[in-house]
Amino acid sequence: MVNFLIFGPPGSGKGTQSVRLAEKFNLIHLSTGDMLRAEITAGTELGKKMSLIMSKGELVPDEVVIEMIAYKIDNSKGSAGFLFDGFPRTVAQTIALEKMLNVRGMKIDSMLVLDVDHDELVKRLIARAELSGRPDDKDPAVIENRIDVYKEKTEPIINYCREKGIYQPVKGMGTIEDIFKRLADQMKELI
Ligand code: B4P
Repeated sequence: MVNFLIFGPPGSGKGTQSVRLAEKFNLIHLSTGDMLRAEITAGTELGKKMSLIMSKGELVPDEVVIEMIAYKIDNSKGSAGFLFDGFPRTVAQTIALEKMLNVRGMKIDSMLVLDVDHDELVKRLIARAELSGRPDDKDPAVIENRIDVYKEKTEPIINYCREKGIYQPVKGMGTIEDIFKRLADQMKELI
């Protein structure tokens, strides 16, 4: 199995591209953002607790997402590998993911990092708010907080992965189609 991380700040196109890439390469797409929003929509106790954290643009506790991902890894069969979208978001989550994969005879094979200008991130998220109604996309102050949280807590993963030789930067500006082609070309080398 070949396992990819798709990585980048909020609005960089992780979710958008993951859906298409997972289909093209027969990968299982695991998005912690989607899993958490499903809990909120279903009105579970966990969803109620996480809703406030997410609406402020903060990260939910590591143990919550680590447990969700471990469950999905053990209950997903018959694919060429996993495409992790929005996970890991902290170095602690990265170490937990490596351990989870290692004990199952797998590893993180590549980290694809989408590079997008700050103003473009804000523009895309504000545009999405119109359609999705997501509370974390509506408020410009929350968007800025999400970008700050990314820089402080998530970006350090890049150095961690660079040292392991799996960091692959990808230009994330341009049309969805152009970016898809860039990502797919990088992934083809490994699949
Ligand atoms: P996520 O669901 O991961 O949300 P995101 O980073 O905002 O989305 P993404 O980056 O995938 O969106 P995309 O660019 O595809 O997380 C939401 C929240 O959940 C977090 O803030 C946190 O609270 C919590 N959470 C999730 N995972 C967690 C974890 N592991 N640990 C702790 N907390 C966690 O799309 C944005 C918009 O841009 C779309 O409308 C799209 O159509 C558009 N777009 C994309 N590419 C474009 C392009 N090239 N041109 C124009 N528009 C484009």
